[in-house]
Amino acid sequence: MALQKIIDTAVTKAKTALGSPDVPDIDESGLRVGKPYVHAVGVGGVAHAMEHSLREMGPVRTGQTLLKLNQAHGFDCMSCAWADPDASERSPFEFCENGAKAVAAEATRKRVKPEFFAEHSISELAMHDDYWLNRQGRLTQPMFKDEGSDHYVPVSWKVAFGLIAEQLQSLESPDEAAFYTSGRASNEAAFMYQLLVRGYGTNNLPDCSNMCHESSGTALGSTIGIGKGSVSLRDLEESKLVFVVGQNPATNHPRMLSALEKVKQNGGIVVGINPLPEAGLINYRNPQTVRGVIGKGTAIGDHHLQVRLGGDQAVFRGLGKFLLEAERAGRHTLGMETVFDHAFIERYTNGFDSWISALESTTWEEIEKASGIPEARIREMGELLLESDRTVVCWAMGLTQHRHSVDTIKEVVNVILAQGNIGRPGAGLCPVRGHSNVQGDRTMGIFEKMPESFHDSLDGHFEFASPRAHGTDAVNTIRGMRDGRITFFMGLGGNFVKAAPDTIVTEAALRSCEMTVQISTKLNHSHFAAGKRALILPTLGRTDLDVQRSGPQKVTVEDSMSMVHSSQGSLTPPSGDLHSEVAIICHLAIALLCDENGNPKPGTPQVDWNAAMNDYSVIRRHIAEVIPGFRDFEKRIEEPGGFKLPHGPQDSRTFTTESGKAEFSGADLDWLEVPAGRVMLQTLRSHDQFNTTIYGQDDRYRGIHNGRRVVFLNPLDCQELGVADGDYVDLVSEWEDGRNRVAPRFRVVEYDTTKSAAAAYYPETNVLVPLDSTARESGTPTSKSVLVRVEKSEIQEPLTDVEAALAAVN
Ligand SMILES: Nc1nc2c(c(=O)[nH]1)N[C@H]1C(S)=C(S)[C@@H](COP(=O)(O)OP(=O)(O)OC[C@H]3O[C@@H](n4cnc5c(=O)[nH]c(N)nc54)[C@H](O)[C@@H]3O)O[C@H]1N2
Ligand SMILES: Nc1nc2c(c(=O)[nH]1)N[C@H]1C(S)=C(S)[C@@H](COP(=O)(O)OP(=O)(O)OC[C@H]3O[C@@H](n4cnc5c(=O)[nH]c(N)nc54)[C@H](O)[C@@H]3O)O[C@H]1N2
Ligand SMILES: [Mo]
Repeated sequence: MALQKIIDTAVTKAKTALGSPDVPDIDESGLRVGKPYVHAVGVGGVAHAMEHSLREMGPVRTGQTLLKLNQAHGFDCMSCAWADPDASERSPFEFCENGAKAVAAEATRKRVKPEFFAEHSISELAMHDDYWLNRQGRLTQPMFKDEGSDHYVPVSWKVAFGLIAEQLQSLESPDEAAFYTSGRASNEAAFMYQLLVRGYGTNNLPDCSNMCHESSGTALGSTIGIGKGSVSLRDLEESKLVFVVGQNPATNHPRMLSALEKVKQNGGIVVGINPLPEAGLINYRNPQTVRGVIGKGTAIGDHHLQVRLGGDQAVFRGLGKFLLEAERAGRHTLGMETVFDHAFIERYTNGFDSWISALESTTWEEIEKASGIPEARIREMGELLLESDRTVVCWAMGLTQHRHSVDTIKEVVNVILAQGNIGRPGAGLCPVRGHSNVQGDRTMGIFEKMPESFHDSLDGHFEFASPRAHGTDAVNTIRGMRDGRITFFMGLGGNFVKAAPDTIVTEAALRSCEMTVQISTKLNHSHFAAGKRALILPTLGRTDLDVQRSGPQKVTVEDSMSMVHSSQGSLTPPSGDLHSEVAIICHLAIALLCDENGNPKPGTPQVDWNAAMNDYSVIRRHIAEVIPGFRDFEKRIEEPGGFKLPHGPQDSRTFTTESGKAEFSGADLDWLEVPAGRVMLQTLRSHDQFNTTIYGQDDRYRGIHNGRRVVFLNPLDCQELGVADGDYVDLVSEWEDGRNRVAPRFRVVEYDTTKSAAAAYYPETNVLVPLDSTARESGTPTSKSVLVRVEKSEIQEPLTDVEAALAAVN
């Protein structure tokens, strides 16, 4: 079909099928609040995507990109880590609305040129919001800010690399530098980056995962021996019972809804556990099917447990307790003679008894109090467990960003292990990753504490001694900068200042650095939270054609289900002066770790950085030698859909924990108390953003239009707190050190969220997230549970843009 025809059809169908579910009431601020949707995606989504794409890219680039998105020889969508269907089952439009928005944001025709920086000072740019910054377009040239200056000026790549190398060489210890990675970096870039950083001499490799699924990695690593999910896309589709916990797939993983739709078509049951009734979990209109286009769509969610924030450990403890009682009553799981899979438990697990004692010593009263879910309702879900011989639990940030997240995820593991729901078809654990290659970056060694076996392999292959002392994670990097121990910060992608907690401290910490370096595709606030000297190094994105000496290059990524495949951009890069991430890293390594002939200095990794940069297959050969599971790497990425990395528990019920068995855990039950006069605030994503990149001002499914400074509150909380829908309120978080942090003037939206659980968007609310409030064991900021007061603002009007910008830094 000609592109124009596809677009026209999509838009017309959208107009007829979607309709508007409500007539929003207009308020004077421009912000409009209407009723939330009960369905998600559908052609409405495609129409929105097309509109956005055409505006940013024009019809030609729209065609060049969208039709290559997630195709076998195209590029991997950068919007999330959801897995692709088998190559034979892919639709020609294997993308979602939000993927299309991410592509449009990168493939935009707008450019930020040096004149832009001459015109706008850093202090002026810092006053603009993320929405404005994103709209300025792609970066085109390396820029440098000198000490004392308020402007970035153009700089040559050579000078830029020289400045960085000189700064790094001047540090007393390599541990005074930190090297952040955001999860969009390819395997090739990530592998060379960690090699550069370890070759330089530090393990200070914080990454976005520290703020994201670290709790999942920590919990799964210690219980099943590998920090990755154990299901394939087919497993999920063929499961009988799926729990979707702490996740908003309609916005953040829209293609997951197609898989859930298949679950429904196969007769399976979907249970949502969430304080919010999220649209996609109620009903889904699949844009790929006639039924989705003109029919009513598929009802996805069979049950919804409106849990308290942080109440999930209690829900799963309750499910476990139900199973134990059922076992003792002589009942059984479908296809077995008992409830528990004793053969599996005996052969493959450890610690079953400690879990049983935890179940016995936890009362139903505690479970109800902690979860906010009545015992009878949990029992009802327990009955579903008995009727299912193939259960999957999926989760995302609603589980990972609380102080007891690791124990919560271990509780999920307990329930899965008890019925043997791991390492067999249609069953397992499914942490749904965020950034498109965040899982691959970890596999490549982006981690402040890689296992010794990784270091041994790296050292052996590259003939050097990598540092073994653990490095700093995201939060410890901020502390290090704040306290003057870390004076150099480099970001391979991402937007650290806005993604991290405690914006005020993080911003000051970055500013206090001697040098900050951001490798970026587009403008963001981290460029203006600049160190004394600062560099912006513009780079190619996924959509761009990457040509090196040996010709056009491809890169590889690993999705949430351990599938590794290639990705190749095709668009002419936004400027002739851009380097790929791999090239930037290799050039820097040559400046820092090599002699004047480009040969690695003694004591540094013995690698030909030039050869790696000229031909990425050289990098893949190194990866294949160093990292298990990548044998025949180059050949296997030629297979359509790529290949799957080994996963012991999934493939053969092999658990490489210390005991060699999967571990049950019997942690104490924890939950979040909310004192009177306070609410617990979760900070989440709207439909029109990718993390800190704001594409638009709507959160369509939740009924929010043209504004982001809103706080969703349960009507009972409104009554108790003496505020009403439409009021402007200040959100005040109280810190252990006695200080308060304020996020002023959010419009109250009465909403169907659990009592005591409020919600507002990230990153505007990051100012409220205490730096020292982190999850036990994983160190992840507790961005889904910030205790706040809600106070009526003195001025009952929305903030101006400048006030909003100031609010984030003062
Ligand atoms: N379009 C788009 N796609 C994205 C992203 C994006 O910003 N935009 N971000 C990517 C990234 S990096 C990530 S990590 C993922 C994030 O994907 P999600 O985890 O879906 O993202 P959040 O918006 O943080 O939503 C958290 C969900 O958990 C619920 N929740 C909060 N607290 C609790 C709790 O205590 N218990 C339970 N049961 N539920 C809770 C919230 O109501 C919400 O539905 O998405 C990825 N994909
Ligand atoms: N309060 C609160 N805070 C949170 C969260 C939350 O739920 N609540 N979620 C956390 C989570 S899950 C995550 S993953 C982090 C996200 O943290 P980050 O990954 O640091 O943030 P992003 O917004 O994804 O980064 C966007 C920037 O990446 C750059 N970029 C985009 N594409 C490319 C590319 O191909 N190459 C390079 N080099 N740069 C590129 C662009 O310049 C863009 O401005 O935030 C965390 N922070
Ligand atoms: Mo994430």
